[in-house]
Amino acid sequence: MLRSSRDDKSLLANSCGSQFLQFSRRHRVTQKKNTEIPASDRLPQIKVKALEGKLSGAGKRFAIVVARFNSFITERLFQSAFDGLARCGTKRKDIDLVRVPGSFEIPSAARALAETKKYDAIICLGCLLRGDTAHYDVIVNEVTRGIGQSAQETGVPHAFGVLTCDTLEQAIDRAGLKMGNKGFEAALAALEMANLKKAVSRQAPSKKTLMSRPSGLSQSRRRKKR
Ligand code: DLZ
Repeated sequence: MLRSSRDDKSLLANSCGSQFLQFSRRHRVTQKKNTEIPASDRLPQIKVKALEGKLSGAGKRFAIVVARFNSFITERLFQSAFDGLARCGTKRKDIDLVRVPGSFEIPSAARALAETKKYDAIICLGCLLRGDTAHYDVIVNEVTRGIGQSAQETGVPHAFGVLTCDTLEQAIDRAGLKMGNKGFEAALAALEMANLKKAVSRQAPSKKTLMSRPSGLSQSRRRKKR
């Protein structure tokens, strides 16, 4: 609900400072009526239209890359990721499982899958446990960078579901115990990003539209037109 009374404005100014008041004037800022929360604790609700990806998997295709190393953990991540996709409407036939030896191999497999352009998102699942040697430190950055690079260079969303833990206990907590299941979270992130990509491309003006606008013309062509 939009309220623009002087009282509201002075309340906002007092609680959030003049900077916020300026912001609220420029944008449409609303304050929800809630008698239970004291006025000083109320958060102003900012009405700004946001582009967000839905958690809908209907008609979407996913690949799940799972490392076999530490399979006690990664199998649990996989089960939960699969469950997350299925619950959000993705058909079983639209989910491909790809196994790799260890986390180090995840980026190259993810990249090969992304380049096929068959998938709306790739879900990467692994478990890196810090051992007594420097192996963990050498691999962990490489895996993270490789997955991120694949996502950026192919334009296909990748969800990062690689656990990086000091102990097995920490990993167990993140594979279905105290800290939930990171496989499930990765699936939700993949769903959201796949839908966000679609939403962004739907609202972006097409090349054709840009070219038909005066601002879409090159400088020399604009000069000629004058
Ligand atoms: C070799 C190795 C070691 C020591 N630790 C892990 C680990 O904690 N998590 C994991 O996913 N993979 C590990 N690997 C295997 C490497 O990722 C890789 O598969 C091998 O070095 C072969 O390239």
